[in-house]
Amino acid sequence: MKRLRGNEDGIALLVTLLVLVLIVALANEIFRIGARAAQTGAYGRDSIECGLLAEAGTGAARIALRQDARENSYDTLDEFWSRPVPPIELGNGVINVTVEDEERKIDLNLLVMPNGIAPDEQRLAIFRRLLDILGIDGAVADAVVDWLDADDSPRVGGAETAYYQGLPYPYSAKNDLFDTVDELRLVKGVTGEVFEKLRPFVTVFSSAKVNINTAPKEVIMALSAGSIAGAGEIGPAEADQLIAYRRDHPFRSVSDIKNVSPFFADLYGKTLLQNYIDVRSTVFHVRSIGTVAGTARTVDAIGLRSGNEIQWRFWRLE
Ligand SMILES: [Ca+2]
Ligand SMILES: [Ca+2]
Repeated sequence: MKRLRGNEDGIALLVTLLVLVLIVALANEIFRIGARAAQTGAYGRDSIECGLLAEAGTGAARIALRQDARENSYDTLDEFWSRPVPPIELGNGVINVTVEDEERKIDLNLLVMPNGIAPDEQRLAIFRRLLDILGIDGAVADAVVDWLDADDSPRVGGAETAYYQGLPYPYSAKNDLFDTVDELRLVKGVTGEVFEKLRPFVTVFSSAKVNINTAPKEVIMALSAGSIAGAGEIGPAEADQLIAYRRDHPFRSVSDIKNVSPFFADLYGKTLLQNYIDVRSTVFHVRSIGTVAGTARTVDAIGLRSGNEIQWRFWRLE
């Protein structure tokens, strides 16, 4: 059974590489026609080729994600799409692709209820605990809620337009959802250092549930926050235990978390934990870098997977 799985993965890899080669061959052809007309010189030519390689990388990621959806309905760190891929050499260039699910992170846009007025207290408690785990001032949570909520009255520790207007380069509180994680830099208390600490653990676009197969230790620990009395907090030891367990037993359904230990069975039974977790992922961040002769270009893309299809919701070549 295990051998068969390995074989299937191998075939999937071959198919992906084959398609990749076809894409690049086609891209090279288009490039050759274009280059002759444009006479862009060596740098321009490398730059175009880098862009095409980067694009081919996202094509490969898309194929991997579609293939994975056909194979199972859970997503782990040990699957075709998520395993680290060695650099792919093609022609004169190299492609480096990484794929990350956004469901391993905490979604900032869900800290305020859809009406844009009240905070979601349970999710806010989870975010506060994440800040605490990362050693970040809890007031950042209030400033984030103020940034999101429709009103202009600051929470204790938070900040609204009146505060931001007093800055050397004034601007207004957004009072709306984040479009990108980078926007977080505009929020009171989010210094460069705080932003770098937070970035790996937060998203602004996800399925709304944390995938317990892919979430890092810090996010897993944060999930027990705001729980009703009677169930404990997920500490570092419990989070490590869950991570060790899932290596050999990927969670195929949310209730599988009960099998990790009596502690998790208790947490699952007594709290609202199950409303905030999932075993699969829907939104994937693909980063693909094409390099030719020292020139590099990157495609940054966010793909939404529904069924077997990947729809790009964001796409940028830089
Ligand atoms: Ca999967
Ligand atoms: Ca506000």
